[in-house]
Amino acid sequence: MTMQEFIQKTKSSIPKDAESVFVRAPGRINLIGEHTDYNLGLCFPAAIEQSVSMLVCESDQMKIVALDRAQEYPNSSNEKPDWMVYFEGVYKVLEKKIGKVNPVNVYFSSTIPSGAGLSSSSAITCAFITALNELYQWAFSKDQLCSMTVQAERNSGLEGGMMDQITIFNGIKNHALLINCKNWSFDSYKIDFGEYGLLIIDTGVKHKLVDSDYNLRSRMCKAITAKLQAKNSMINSISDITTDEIAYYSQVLNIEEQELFCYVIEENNRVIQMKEAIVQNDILCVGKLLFEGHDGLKTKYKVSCDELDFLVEFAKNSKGVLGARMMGGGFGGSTIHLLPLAQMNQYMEKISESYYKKFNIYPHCFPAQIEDGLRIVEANSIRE
Ligand code: GAF
Repeated sequence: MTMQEFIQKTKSSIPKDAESVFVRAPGRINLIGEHTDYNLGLCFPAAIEQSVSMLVCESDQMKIVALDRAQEYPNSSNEKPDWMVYFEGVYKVLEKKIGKVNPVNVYFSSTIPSGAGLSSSSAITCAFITALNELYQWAFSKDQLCSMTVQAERNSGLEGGMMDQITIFNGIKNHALLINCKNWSFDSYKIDFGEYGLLIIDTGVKHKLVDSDYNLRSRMCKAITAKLQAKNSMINSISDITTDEIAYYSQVLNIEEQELFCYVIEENNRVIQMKEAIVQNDILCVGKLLFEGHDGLKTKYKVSCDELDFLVEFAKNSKGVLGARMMGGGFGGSTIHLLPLAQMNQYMEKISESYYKKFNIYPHCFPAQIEDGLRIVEANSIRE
């Protein structure tokens, strides 16, 4: 459902005598820099056109409706839909910060495939907190909201970073953000691959990061950092280590830790190289870095799966395709491919057929379009 369709559909639900806010929050892709955010390193994401549309209205009773799933909470069966955890995460943060929040009615729908590594959950969290901030005129800044949404998602069980939320709040049309996760600063770079385009392929393997080994990786990186700190108290994260120092610090780590440690340092370097490739318009290098990133995620960080590897292997064996890698937290989700625009339709057909033959499902393929970040739409002007 587009934002316009969403507004048409929900217009009549806007109460005449209460305040309401519409928000659009996008999903994100990531060019490179995976699992580096919670390691206070670098990443290079961009907001996309697929988004969550949300209407939040003042009310004396709490009600949340997921329009495209025909689910609502509370409901007669009293069963909590899985998306409730994101709303509860926001409430927990707010209650700690400002006390009890009044009930609201929420209507939302999403065009971001869920569990596809495109931040569908962060988009809900960011949209909701922004709508409440607007509705109650709390005047939290964008940075404060961003930091609260990171906390909100941690409340929902994911020991993740801040890449998704920073991108959703700050995305710029046709630009990727090079984020330094140490201090949350970022610079934007225009993405124009000319004759080439980015294609997203959702494996259909739904990753639920909270139940996967994602948190295990994040905890292992904390344990690695503690070992590094025992050697040098100035170190705050793996990302403080340079390539030249790998051998020295590896001495205090076991084999499994060494692999994660090396991956993070190499991936941070790939982000820098990706920036240079983009600035120099070196499209071949952009593609090469995608393949290298996948290799690291598969063999060192070990967060890939057969379906993701199959799609990347297919890319490697396809003439004209410059690069591909898994994207997001892993254990399912999507891949990102770089290929000639002229080849896009044919490639989508071929890779889908081949994937179907192997896994018996058709993957969802769509070209990535980079869009602006979160936007508030004035609900009062829309009221019927
Ligand atoms: C998920 C997390 F939410 C992000 O913070 C990030 O760690 C990503 O996985 C992997 O790069 O999307």
